[in-house]
Amino acid sequence: SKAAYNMDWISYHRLNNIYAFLTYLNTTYPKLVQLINIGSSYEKRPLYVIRISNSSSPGTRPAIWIDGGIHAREWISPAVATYIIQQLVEVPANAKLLSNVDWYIMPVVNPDGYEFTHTTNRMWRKTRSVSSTSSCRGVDPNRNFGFKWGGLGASTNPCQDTYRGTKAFSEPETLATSNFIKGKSSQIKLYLTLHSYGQYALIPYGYDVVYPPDYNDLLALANNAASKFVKYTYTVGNSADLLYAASGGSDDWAKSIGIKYSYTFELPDRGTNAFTLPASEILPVCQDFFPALDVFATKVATC
Ligand code: ING
Ligand code: ZN
Repeated sequence: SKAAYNMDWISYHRLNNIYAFLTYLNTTYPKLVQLINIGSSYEKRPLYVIRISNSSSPGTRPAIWIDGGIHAREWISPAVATYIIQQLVEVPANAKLLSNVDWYIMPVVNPDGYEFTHTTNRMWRKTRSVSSTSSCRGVDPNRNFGFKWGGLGASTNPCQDTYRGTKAFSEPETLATSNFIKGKSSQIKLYLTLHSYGQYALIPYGYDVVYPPDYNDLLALANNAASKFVKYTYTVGNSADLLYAASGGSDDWAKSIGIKYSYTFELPDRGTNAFTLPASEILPVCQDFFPALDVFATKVATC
């Protein structure tokens, strides 16, 4: 039978279709799903977080946060985030993942950029805000978070892809997202942000090659999660060490506000197709990734 929505994981979808899917779930499963409008993008698109909880008092249990679409061109990221939502909400066999944990999932943090990659420039990365000093538009949302903002690996040039913005949280997207997470920071025990590409599980800090004191705890959990991957193998380690130093990243900020387990996952592939991963790989990537969430949920349930 055909699902009652126009979402699938055999093609990439426009924002309106993703948002219609979230609205459908909220309407269809009101006890399980809450759709939360946390603000608006620069171009006034809504910013949505979906909460999935089967608790009688949602918002009181340990929670996992997952976001996608921080970077516009990394289309596999919102695709995996929406797949996770669908699996948690609609597949009874996954109910165990809901038994002790609440989930907050924001599939498209940067909706203006995402739409721009569909209409105009497939390789756009940033937000779409207008600069007062340059005709170049957009800020790198993953250089705009308020921990070690403006350090290594973040450009002061509005024409660069890694432009940091005029100040930390200058962008309505990063400001709204961070304010929401901060408001739930006693509940959220694990922060997971989905990017592409490279097949890495990245551990803070990214602002420089600095390891948090509990790095080994984060490494052990990431290795355990990565051991679930079958089709696509991931390299686990410190992000500045494995890739490059980059300040103002969301994972560093989440770690800095006390969310112990904070990770950036770089989804497939390793560069063959890079940002333009063929649609035929969406479902394989999603199916390979999903089992790792059991490792995270089990850990979070007991901390
Ligand atoms: N990569 C990340 C970036 O923002 C990263 C990698 C994340 C580096 C966190 C350091 C810290 O550049 C992609 N693909 O966006
Ligand atoms: Zn990215």
